[in-house]
Amino acid sequence: MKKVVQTKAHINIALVKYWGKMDHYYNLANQPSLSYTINEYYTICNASISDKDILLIDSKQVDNIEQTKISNWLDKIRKMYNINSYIKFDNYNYVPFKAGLASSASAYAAMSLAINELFNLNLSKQEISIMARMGSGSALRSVYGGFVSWEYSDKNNLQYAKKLPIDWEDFKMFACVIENKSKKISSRDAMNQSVKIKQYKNFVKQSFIDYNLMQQYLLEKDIWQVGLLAEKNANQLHEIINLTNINYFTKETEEIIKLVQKIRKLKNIPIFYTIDAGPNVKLISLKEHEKLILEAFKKYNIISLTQGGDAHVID
Ligand code: 2P0
Repeated sequence: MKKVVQTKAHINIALVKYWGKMDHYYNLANQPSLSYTINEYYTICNASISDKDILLIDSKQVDNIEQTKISNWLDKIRKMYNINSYIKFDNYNYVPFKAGLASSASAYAAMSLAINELFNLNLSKQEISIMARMGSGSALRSVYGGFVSWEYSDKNNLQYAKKLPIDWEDFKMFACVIENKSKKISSRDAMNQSVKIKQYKNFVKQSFIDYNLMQQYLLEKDIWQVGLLAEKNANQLHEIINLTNINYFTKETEEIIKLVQKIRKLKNIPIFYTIDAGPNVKLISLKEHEKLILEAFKKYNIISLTQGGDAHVID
């Protein structure tokens, strides 16, 4: 058994969103989803055997809620793979923490990979993605770089990550980091409330349609179709969330949405937005419009994003 293992995994941004679980033990999603992995934001995980489960984030011990969440996840993994040890994770998040930029996705992907290494489990990436999903749904997609899908099934061993065969150099995303603070309501709580809403069933049905269309549009590298669909899918998500009386948007979120629509109309360039469980806005476009976009959104702390790679062990 190795002493300390270091891994790295990137966050991902969903173009077709995951929202709501059909099973809480395994974290099985109600719908398929699809994302793009981001190079600029990631987690470095240092894992070692310990006399108790410990999670440090940026050298600080996490609170009891977060620690219990990790230990509950580890209990499931220990049971699944006959592991008898406790684990210490010393994680460094290069992500605006819990502001809708999914630090849990990169963290659970990095920790799952580290567990595989630490205990020589020899798991496939598919199995590692299942382990990551059991910790936090969207972490499943952070096992791979590029465009990644989360396959739908009602069985635990069939909801895994798949790397999509899409090589699109000109595709471009940006993040407007308008709030760096922890959000008030976790995605987990918000999605658990959302599934109770009458319109949620329809949202799930539409997600399947969006997922199939998105794969087609990505293969065709049709930025207008990809962007419009991503935007529509995000709007559907926030309509459902708003029906629970939760609203992740701030005044600046609304301003950015309006600016995206205005630039698209006035300049006739492909620029679109997507928003997750936080106020930050991610923009979708092509590389050739980078200069214009950086200039137009500079007051919103815009960051140019590039495609991230697979989660990996650092030697
Ligand atoms: C996504 N989000 O597909 C969607 C879109 C946020 C909005 O996955 O309860 O942290 O740990 O499985 O993965 C955020 O939820 O939730 C998320 P859990 P997770 O990226």
